[in-house]
Amino acid sequence: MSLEKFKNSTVLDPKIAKRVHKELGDEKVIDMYREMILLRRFEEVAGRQYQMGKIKGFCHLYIGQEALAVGAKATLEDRDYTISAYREHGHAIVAGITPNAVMAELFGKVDGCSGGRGGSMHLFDTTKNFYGGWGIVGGHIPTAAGMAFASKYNNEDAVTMCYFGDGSLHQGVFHETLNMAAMWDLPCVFITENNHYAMGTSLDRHSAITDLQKKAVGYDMDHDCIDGQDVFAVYEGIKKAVDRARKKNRPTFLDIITYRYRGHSMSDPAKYRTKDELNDAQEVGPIIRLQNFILKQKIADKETLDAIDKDVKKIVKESVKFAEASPFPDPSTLTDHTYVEWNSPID
Ligand SMILES: Cc1ncc(C[n+]2csc(CCOP(=O)(O)OP(=O)(O)O)c2C)c(N)n1
Ligand SMILES: [Mg+2]
Repeated sequence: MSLEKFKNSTVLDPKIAKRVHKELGDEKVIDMYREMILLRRFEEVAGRQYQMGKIKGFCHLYIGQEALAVGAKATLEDRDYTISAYREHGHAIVAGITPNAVMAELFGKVDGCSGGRGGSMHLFDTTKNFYGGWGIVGGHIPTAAGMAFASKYNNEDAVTMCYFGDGSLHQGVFHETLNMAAMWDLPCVFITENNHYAMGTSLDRHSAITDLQKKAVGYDMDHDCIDGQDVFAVYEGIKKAVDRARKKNRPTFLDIITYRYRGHSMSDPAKYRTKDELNDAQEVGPIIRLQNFILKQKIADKETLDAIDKDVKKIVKESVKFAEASPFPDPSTLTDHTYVEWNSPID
């Protein structure tokens, strides 16, 4: 499946939409819409704050990929675990970390979810079963297997959801982990957020195969390819994988096709793709598609959706105020949480 396939998909898949709407009901559909809008507005504001110099270091926005985090989260129970790479603001927020705590972390302030020490790429909150936020491409994939192993060992009946980009699949640890997860029957869902690019390199230039789900065949692992701009398709596809993990302790590998509207990070002008490609992707965007469905099915009217947007904008504005007001960590705490004391003699 490729971007081409979505060219005419200005609506959600009608059959899937009918099933999922029936299963979840109006209220949950509106909740999903609200969450997607929250992620979009949060990232728009984070991008502006970055340009104003309030956020330092790397910052990778999630704009365009919202259906993935939101559809996936709807399949999880509170006891389940999530771990992600560095494009994780959306995953952190749907995991229950407040926009205040995420924005404060982006600002490097003490009230951030990682105490201001992690920044954009290292959001963390184990009380929400959210285990990061990791900057090394593919580096957290084995950690996911470890989390799934631990939860199985402790009979927690929990599933671990592991997100990574299409660029991670060529890392050795990806292959080592899938092999172990399949051999040891780990309750883990491996999700490729296939946004077509690894930094500025398109999928067909960085991968020998573009039908990425084939990667799972070598590990005899269940796999699927899902339209990641269709929040209900994401929900339904991932639900099957979560059920398989929970009931049978079997891992699944998913290639979920999405698109990022902004550059790789805030410093990327994204000149490696055409304006037409970006415009085409935006026309079939995840929020527009859900909005069309809600209006057509009369689940809510335009005024209600506008009110949600207004409400969300207030929450995000408040998160900036919160982050501004929070202090930077005290310099005297610089060496806290490190393995080695700053002044310890080196043998
Ligand atoms: C091991 C390693 N190599 C290189 C980098 C530099 N790097 C950061 S992001 C990235 C591209 C990853 O793309 P992808 O996995 O598709 O994720 P996306 O940014 O599209 O979400 C690279 C090469 C890194 N962080 N870690
Ligand atoms: Mg990518």
